[in-house]
Amino acid sequence: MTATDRITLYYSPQSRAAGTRVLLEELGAPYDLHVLNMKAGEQRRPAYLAINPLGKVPAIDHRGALVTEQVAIAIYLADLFPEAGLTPARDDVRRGPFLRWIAYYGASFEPALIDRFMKNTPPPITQSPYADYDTMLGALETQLARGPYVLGERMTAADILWGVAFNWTLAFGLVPKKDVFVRYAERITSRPAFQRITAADEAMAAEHAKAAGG
Ligand SMILES: N[C@@H](CCC(=O)N[C@@H](CS)C(=O)NCC(=O)O)C(=O)O
Repeated sequence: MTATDRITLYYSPQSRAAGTRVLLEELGAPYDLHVLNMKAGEQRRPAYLAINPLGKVPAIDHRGALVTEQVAIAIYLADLFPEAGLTPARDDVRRGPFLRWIAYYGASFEPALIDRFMKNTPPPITQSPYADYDTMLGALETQLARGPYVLGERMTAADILWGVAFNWTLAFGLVPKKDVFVRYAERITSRPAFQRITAADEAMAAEHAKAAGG
């Protein structure tokens, strides 16, 4: 990998981009941060909206190509560094379930969570992308209970995504504090990469608050 192959991560501390940064660390990937102070609204300024019109992080730039959406980024990065062993190969029987559970995060888990958080009336089960909250979470619980990781014995990039997600959704009370979720999240949050990024995020968030006058 040459210097031009370095990955740029559009980043804001204590946001969904933290999971992507943890994954980059777990992969040993060469990356630079392009930091946005969300407390100052930098993600909604024209300069960033020209990069990601949604004004959301994470986004990555690699070799001049932009990738947005946590799930796409997780698959892309894990495939980019196969030697890190965080992605099943294409001919591995676990490849399909790997894609399934990563996609489940964006297509079913987050929509269900947002509906719950915003106290939206859930759509009828047949029109909802996630059936209903309890069914969506129940399927995930059944899968995680087999453990110790989403796909069984071996940790993959899917676990970084889910472990970080459970950490914040448990903290915000968006998912029930069931043992299976708590222990699963701890498997990822106890790792050095997560600990490092969490400490760095605390310092960066404090700087951002100060700079934004908060
Ligand atoms: N669909 C996106 C959502 C990312 C997202 O919600 N990012 C939040 C950070 S927690 C954000 O950038 N919010 C800033 C804003 O909307 O102003 C993904 O999964 O990557």
